[in-house]
Amino acid sequence: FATVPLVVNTWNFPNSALKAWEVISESDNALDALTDGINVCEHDGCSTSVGYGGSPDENGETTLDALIFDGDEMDMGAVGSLRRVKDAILIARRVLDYTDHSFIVGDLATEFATKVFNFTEESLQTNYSRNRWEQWQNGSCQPNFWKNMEPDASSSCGPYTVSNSITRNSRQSTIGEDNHDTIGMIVISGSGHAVAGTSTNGLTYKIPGRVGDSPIAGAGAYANSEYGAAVATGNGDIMMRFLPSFLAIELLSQGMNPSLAANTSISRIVSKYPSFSGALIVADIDGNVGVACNGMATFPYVVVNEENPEGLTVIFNCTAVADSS
Ligand code: SD4
Repeated sequence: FATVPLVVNTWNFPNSALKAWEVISESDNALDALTDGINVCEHDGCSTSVGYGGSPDENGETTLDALIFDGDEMDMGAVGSLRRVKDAILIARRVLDYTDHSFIVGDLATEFATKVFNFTEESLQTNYSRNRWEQWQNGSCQPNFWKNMEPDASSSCGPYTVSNSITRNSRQSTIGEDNHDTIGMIVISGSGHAVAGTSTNGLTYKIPGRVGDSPIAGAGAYANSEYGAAVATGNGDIMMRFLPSFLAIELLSQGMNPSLAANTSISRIVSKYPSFSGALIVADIDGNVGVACNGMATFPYVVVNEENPEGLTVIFNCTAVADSS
């Protein structure tokens, strides 16, 4: 049963999907629906998973990545490593609406938000994120994302020095139902405008300055109103090497259905990184939805359309799609 308008988002975040549905129902404006829907998640709508107060980096700071991609104009706005401003998706939207650029990062993204658009500058640390960070330090700063580096003899928390030999193995963090940090949302309007976007605080204990896949076009999200839209969640350090959202839309353009496109795109990553954890949602322009995931037992996502106006949380079995490939 496929219809538009359609709202789909990653994980069990119904509050965001329902907000987007409310906006699309009233206005048929896909960009506004996605922006307002994701912003709910950034403001306590998704517990500690998305936005401020989650995923402290090695310094205990929470930094944010967000993207909005407009599939009508093939235009986008994104922020990476945004500091001390909560509304990452709103800043990404300002980049889309008010600049010819696509992607603004770091402290200068903070300046863009606060000086030009009067967003409030405030700490993104909470008691929860401070506690997590302190526990991590008490646990010898494990896990961490360094490789081929040795901690100083006096402290396992660094400073680190380079070791003599370099091994080329790529270690992987596991992302699943209990430690996800990203909302990815697709909105397709009744008139066929496909929009995709993301907001995340990235990976917990990341090396400061690290930007994940979420704000990168074709990696965390992609849309093209001729074909549909896709969003990804999971280990972004791996996913950004494969551009899974772009690939899925490319496969739709070649005539694949969304399930096969999602599966083929995730399989491309799995063939190199078998234990990679991540998920991809793909929707075609008619409102058909396909999902693929790997490295977790189940992947929940939320669909809202005319058939499910109250929102339907689907608990997707990750092995089912892998088997059908
Ligand atoms: C990242 N892809 O920054 C994000 C993390 C994520 O659920 O999706 N967590 O790598």
